[in-house]
Amino acid sequence: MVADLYSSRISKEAKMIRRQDDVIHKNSELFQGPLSAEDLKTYERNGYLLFKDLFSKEDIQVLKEELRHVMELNKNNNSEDVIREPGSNEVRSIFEIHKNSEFFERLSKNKKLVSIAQQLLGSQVYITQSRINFKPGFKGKEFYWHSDFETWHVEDGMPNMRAVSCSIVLTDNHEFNGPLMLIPGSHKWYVSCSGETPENNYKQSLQKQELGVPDENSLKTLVDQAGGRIDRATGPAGSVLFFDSNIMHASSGNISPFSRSNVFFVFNSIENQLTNPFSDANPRPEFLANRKNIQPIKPLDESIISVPSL
Ligand code: 6CS
Ligand code: FE
Repeated sequence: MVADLYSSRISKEAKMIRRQDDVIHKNSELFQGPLSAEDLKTYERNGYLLFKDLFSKEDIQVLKEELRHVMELNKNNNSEDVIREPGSNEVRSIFEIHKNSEFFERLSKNKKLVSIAQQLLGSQVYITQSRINFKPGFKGKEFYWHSDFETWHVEDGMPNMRAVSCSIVLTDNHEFNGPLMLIPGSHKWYVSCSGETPENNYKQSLQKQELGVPDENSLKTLVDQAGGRIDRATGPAGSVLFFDSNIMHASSGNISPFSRSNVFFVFNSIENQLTNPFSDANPRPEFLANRKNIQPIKPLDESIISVPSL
């Protein structure tokens, strides 16, 4: 039995607990990586890092093409890993993209991305979840405030905060098309939420999350501690955001005409594999929480334009 350092959804009271895990898991002999001391300090303090120039113009063209291609392929796909927007038939998310698309599989192993994740987590890494969130123009609905780790801990049995999400912007993210919002510094606190977890909660939570939702007091405290700041991950297509598994984040609905699409790869430390959920519910399906045949990623040192799959 693995100790539950972060219990949640067990009482009516919400509460804030200090983070028990390091933010940066140093293993500098093995994983020196590309991040500077300054980058590491920023990540430690804010809980995220945004890069605007990791990929070339040619790479970005390919990313956009591949997004169009995947979108087209999945328009009428009724399988469980394709999630629709609440109230319309528009695609909201496609999960397991690192398994279902050769292009995104290779991208998930790209050395530029993997070496950053390895450096932050101080170990070899694997993908615990991947998805594309489309946020279509006019119809894309919000994602309410949450810590991903809270769900992954309670529903998937992720023991420690030793995972990082890498989000690549596939369409330009503006202030007005529902960009990701982050509360800087909030990764240092765990908001233990009220409520219980029913069976098959994911069927509803992936459209609109209603459990594992922090209370308003805790949210206000986190924003106050950030000096009233809420940061937005805006940037042109090709920008890349790395954010801690426990940072408090959200995004508003998109009522602009321009879709806001991002691909997410969640890198987890190979030393932080999933155990039994820290709730009584059954583990969620493989498409949300990878458990089978876990192998550390062998990074691919290649430009992404060399892998056309169209
Ligand atoms: O339930 C999950 O695992 C997912 N839900 C949200 C709102 N964010 C992260 C993750 O994809
Ligand atoms: Fe999230």
